[in-house]
Amino acid sequence: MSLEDLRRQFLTDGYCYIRDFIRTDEVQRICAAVERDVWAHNQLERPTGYVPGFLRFNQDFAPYITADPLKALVESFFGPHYRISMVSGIVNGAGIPRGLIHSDWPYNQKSAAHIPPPYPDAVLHIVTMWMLTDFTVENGGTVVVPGSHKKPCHPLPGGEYDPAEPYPGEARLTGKAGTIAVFDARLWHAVAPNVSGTDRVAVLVRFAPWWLNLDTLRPGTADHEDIVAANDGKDSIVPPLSREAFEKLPDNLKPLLRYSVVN
Ligand SMILES: O=C(O)CCC(=O)C(=O)O
Repeated sequence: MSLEDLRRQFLTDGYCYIRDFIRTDEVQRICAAVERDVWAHNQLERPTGYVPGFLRFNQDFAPYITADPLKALVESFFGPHYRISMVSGIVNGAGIPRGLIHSDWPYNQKSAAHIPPPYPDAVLHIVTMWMLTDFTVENGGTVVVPGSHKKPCHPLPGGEYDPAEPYPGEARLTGKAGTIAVFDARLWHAVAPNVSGTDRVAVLVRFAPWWLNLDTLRPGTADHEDIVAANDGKDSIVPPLSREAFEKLPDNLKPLLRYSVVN
């Protein structure tokens, strides 16, 4: 798919796929290493495996983060000075139930720091789901609602649509291991039940323009104190990268993460 086609699909549906992004002869090794490191550092309870700041523990997939056409696609929206806002390792283990439909940070209204509705009609934050196992309907390929990135807000409890219920016209992110799905953070999506009997393994890499304030995600900053902690707020937290972990990253990835290093 050309960059133009990727952009067109992203802008129309709220998401697009980059197929065969990770080389077939590497994806199994990366998958095994990611699954091992998610379970080793998991912050939640099985069957959910979730590790924020995942580059602290695993960098096997790191060389791909700056590869085209992903880089070209992100740059086409944000220009050359974009950043990586979050990198999470995730395993949706066999038996995981369906989750609530939501938009991602900074649109998720459950986060203490969020953009209030109606959402601006602009691409402000990009989410990429890296499929390290095949994603299928059975193993919980993510629920997405095509076109929902144009809506003013995601469903809220007690509102017009119950976020726990399937939404008419919803679809799934599916693809072969090595595919990545790229979506607008406004896109309505949800964890899908994994009824396959085997784990679904992925990494989520999110991209932000330089001008989007990421400090609410970073304990120790004034904005995290004022907006999140002071309100006893729930929010995503992105642990900083140590200097040692940062130095191991590929050189062309370092500029995207320099802002998050602690000495
Ligand atoms: O794991 C998935 O399929 C979806 C994850 C998700 O909804 C999220 O991280 O916001």
